[in-house]
This record gives sequence, C-alpha cells and structure tokens, in this order.
Amino acid sequence: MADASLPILHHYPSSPFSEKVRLAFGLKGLAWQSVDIPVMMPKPDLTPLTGGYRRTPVLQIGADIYCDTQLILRELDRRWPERPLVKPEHKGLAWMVSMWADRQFFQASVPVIFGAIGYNIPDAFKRDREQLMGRPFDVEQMKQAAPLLRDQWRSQAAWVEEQLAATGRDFLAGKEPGLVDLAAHMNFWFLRGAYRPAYDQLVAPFARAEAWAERVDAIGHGPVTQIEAAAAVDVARQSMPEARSGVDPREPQGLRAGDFVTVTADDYGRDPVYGKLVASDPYQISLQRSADDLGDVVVHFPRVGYTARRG
Ligand SMILES: N[C@@H](CCC(=O)N[C@@H](CS)C(=O)NCC(=O)O)C(=O)O
Repeated sequence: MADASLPILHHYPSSPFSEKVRLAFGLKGLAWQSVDIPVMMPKPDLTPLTGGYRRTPVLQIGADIYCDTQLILRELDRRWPERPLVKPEHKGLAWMVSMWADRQFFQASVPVIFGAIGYNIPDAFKRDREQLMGRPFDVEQMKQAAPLLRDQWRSQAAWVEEQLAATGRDFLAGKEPGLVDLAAHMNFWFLRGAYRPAYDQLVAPFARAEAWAERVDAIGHGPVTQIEAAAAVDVARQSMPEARSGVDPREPQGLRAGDFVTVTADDYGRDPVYGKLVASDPYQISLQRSADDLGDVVVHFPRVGYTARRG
C-alpha cells in the first residue's frame, strides 16, 4: 500500500539525475517512496502518468506529476521548506549553477563513459538511446571524442576544487550542502560508478573535490519504502491534483488558462506532452490531462529547457 501524502520517485538505481533527487531526500530527511522503472522504453506504468514524457526521474505527489529534476527539486523545497536545498541568499544563483551541471558538465560525462564502456552495452539499449537523442549511438565516435571530453571534464572538476579551496568550506555554497553540491556531484557519481579508471585519473589531482564528493555521498538517501508501480498509479487515480494559483497574466506568448498546449524538452527525449494549461509562472508550466482509467492528473514542467506551444 502506498502513502498518498509522501512523494513517489519513479527512477532506476543507475540514473545520475535520479541520484540528485535521492540525495535531496536524504538532505531534507524526507520519507519517500520508490518505484523502479525500466532503463529504456517502453515504460508502460510511467508514460500514462506523464502523458508521454519518458525521461528519468519523475516525481509524483498524489495526482501531480513533476518532470525534470530542475522542477522536482524546486517542488521539494516549496512543499517541504525545512532544510532547504536552496538557501535564501542563493535563490536564482543556485539554479544557474545547477543548469551548468545538468548540461555542460553532463555532456562531458556521457562520452567519457560510453566511449570506454560502450562496446559492452546491449544493442537494445543503444537503439533506445538513439531514439532518445535523435542521433546514432556511435561508440566509435564517442571513443574518438573521449580524450577531448576528458579535458573538459577535468577542467570542470577543477572549478569544484577551486571553489572549495577558495572558501575552505566543506560544500560549494558554504558550510551546509545544497542544490549546487547535488548538481555537480551527479557527474562525479556517474563517472565513478560507470568508469572508475577515468574518475581516478581525472579526480586524483583534486583532493578537496574528491573528499567533497565523499561528503556528499554520506548524505545518503533518507527513509525510503519500495512500492509497486501499480500502487503509484492507484495513488494518482484516488487523488485530486493540487489547486494551483493560475496562469501568469504576463505569459510572453500570451498563453491563457484553458489553452491546449504542447510542452517538449529542447534537448533530448523530446516526446511532446499535450494538455490544458492550468497554471504557469516564470519557473513552471502545468498541464491538466485526463485519462479514463486515471482521472485528472496535472503534469508540471520547468520553463528553462522546455518549449511550450499553443495547440
Ligand atoms: N533534464 C532532465 C534530464 C534527465 C535525464 O537525462 N535522465 C536520463 C537518465 S539519468 C534519461 O532520461 N535517460 C533515458 C531514460 O531513462 O529513459 C532532468 O533534469 O531530469
């Protein structure tokens, strides 16, 4: 039996973006429920909830579905403001830094890893990632690019080292861990777990960064209960979406409440999600969707990194 008052994370253990959220639960000391999802399509229990969004992870709270870690982490702080991931003096700044870790830094991690381990990966996984990325999963090309991307990876790890050295603090934004640590750490965690020789080579000169990554690991994942996907679907069916405060009257494209809107990621995994606009602000956009066997759900996306189009 699932508890409808607790957050449900749809994820899989090897997902680096999910690791950010698991650590966020640990940092906040928040009890959560875990649903294991497949590492590739199809995801028959997930996509009916999201309306087509397939990326990992997805957060569910009752009949509200939050896509993308940018919004998932923001929502955790909004609903559970104790032990905030973002300190009041870093609002804005922390999200800017986090976007660097999600995009620039992550895009160096991927070829460094798959250029080394790609030959051992099952064909089905490669085909799935080709569909996700909209381009060939070319291991040879990643292998060629890996040395150049190792340069890039090292240089970004050097920023972490430099920041820790400059302040002498345990964490990137001060004495306590927060969003910026979780975001940057995802790349250390991913490389270390997926291809340790490159991690050892690239992180060895950065003793502070290495110790910092271990401190972030030590935050842990907080109290978690494993539940079945079917139990999460039941929670969505039996819950009402949270009442939202309305659509921003200053929507730049003039979107209005009740418009039918399609939201799509602007990088990869561009599966469109279609629904009725029920809430928006500069940080998020929320679409209501109905399905016969699910009732109403509201699917929420961040604005940065997603396009929203009428129709
Ligand atoms: N911007 C997204 C990126 C998420 C992402 O790239 N997740 C990877 C796994 S860590 C993914 O979706 N891989 C394909 C899949 O799981 O189907 C976020 O912050 O949540």
